[in-house]
Amino acid sequence: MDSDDRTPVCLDYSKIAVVTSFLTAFIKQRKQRIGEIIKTSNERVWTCAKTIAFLKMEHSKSGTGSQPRSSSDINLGPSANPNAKPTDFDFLKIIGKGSFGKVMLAKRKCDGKFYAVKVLQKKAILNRKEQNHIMAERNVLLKNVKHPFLVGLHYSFQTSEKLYFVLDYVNGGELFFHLQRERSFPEPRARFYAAEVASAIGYLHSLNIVYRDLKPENILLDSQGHVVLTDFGLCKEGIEPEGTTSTFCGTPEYLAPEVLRKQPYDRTVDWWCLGTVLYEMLYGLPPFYSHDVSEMYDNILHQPLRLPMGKTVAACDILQGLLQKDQKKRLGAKSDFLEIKNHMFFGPINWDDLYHKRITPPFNPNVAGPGDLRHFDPQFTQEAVPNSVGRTPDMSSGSAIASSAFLGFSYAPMEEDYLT
Ligand code: ISQ
Repeated sequence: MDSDDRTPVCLDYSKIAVVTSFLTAFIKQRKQRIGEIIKTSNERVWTCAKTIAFLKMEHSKSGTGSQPRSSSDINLGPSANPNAKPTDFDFLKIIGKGSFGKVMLAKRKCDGKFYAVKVLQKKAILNRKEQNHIMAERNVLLKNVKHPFLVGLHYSFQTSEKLYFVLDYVNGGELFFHLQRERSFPEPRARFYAAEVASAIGYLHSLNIVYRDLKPENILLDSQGHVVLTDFGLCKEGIEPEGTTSTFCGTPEYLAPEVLRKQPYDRTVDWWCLGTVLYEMLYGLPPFYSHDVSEMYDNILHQPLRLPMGKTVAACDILQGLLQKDQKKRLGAKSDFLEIKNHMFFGPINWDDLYHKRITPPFNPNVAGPGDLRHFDPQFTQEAVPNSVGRTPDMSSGSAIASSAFLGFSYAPMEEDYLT
C-alpha cells in the first residue's frame, strides 16, 4: 500500500477522532445536565430505564464500547454513592431473618441515624439459584418504588461477598405480632390495615410489579401505627397487564390455588393474599387452615370458604370475592385495585385521606424512639451481631465469582439522598 492509499485512511481516522471527541464532549455535557436535573428535580427520572443505561456508560474506559465491562464500570449516575461501605454503620441488633440473610438495626456513624440494613450473602443466593429474585429486587429498586406504605430504600451497596440495602427502620412491630396478642381485630381496625395494604399493592401493580409474597411477616407497623410492607426481593416485576408468570414462591398458608397448582399466575394473586390477610385479621386464623399441611392444601384447592357468623355482609362479600379460587372470577380480575377500592367493605375509607396518612391509625404502637425494640421478636433482637457483617471483604476467587454474577447491582438512591 503506497502513501496515496494511506492518506485517505489517515484522514478518515482523524475525522473520526474529531467527530468522536466532539460527541464525547457533547455526551459528557448532556450527562452533567441530566445529573443536575436528577439532583434538583422531583420528577421520577429514575423510572426511565433508558436514562439509567445512558448514565451507566459514563465510566466505560475501553473507548471501543464493545468490550465487556468490569464491575467497576457500573455507575448509576452522579447521585450514586460509590463510597458507601459496611464500616459506615454500627450494626446493633438483628431485627429479622430471611432465607437469604438478615435485617439489622444499624446506626450510621456520620449522623447517628438509625436504618434497617438488609444484608444478603451473595454465595447463599447463588447456591440457592435465587439470583433472579435478587436481580428482580434490583430492578424493582431501579423503578424508584416510592409509596407511603412501602418501606423506603435510601441506597444500596455491595462488597465482594454481600449485598446491603439501607432501608427505613420501622419499629412498630409486625402487624401479626399485634394480632397474635389480640386474637382478632374489630372490622374497622382490620379495614384500615387492609386498605393501606391494598393501596400499596395497587401502586405496585401500576408499576407492573406483582408483590407475590404478601404474608404476615412482611407487614410492619411504623411508630404511628401505619402499615409498611417490606421485602421486594421476591416481587415479580415486568408482568404486563395480560401476562402471567409461573415461578413458584410463597408461604403455604397464603398460597393461592393457582400457585399451589404451579399454574401461571398474574396480579390477582396479590388480591388472594389480601383476602387471606383480611380473613386472618377478622377470624384469627388463615382461611382454609388446618394443622395438617396437606389437608390445608386440599382445603385451599377444593373446599368452599367458611365464613363463621358474626361478620358484616360487606366483610363476608369482600372475603368471598378476594378468596375466589378461580382467578378470572376473583375480585380485582377486571379492573384491579379500582374494584377493591369501590367495594362496599371499604365504603367508610376516603382513599385520598388514607394515602396522605390523614386517617389516624386505630392503634398506636407507643414506641419510645428509634432504638425501642419492644415490638420485635426477642428471638432475633437478643442474637449477637456477627462480626462478619461489617468486615472488609476479601477477594478470594469464590467471592470474585459471586461478585461477577451481580454486575449491574448498584445504587438506587431516593430523592432525599440526592439533596444531601
Ligand atoms: C425495616 N424495619 C424493621 C424491620 C425490617 C425488616 C425487613 C425490612 C425492613 C425493615
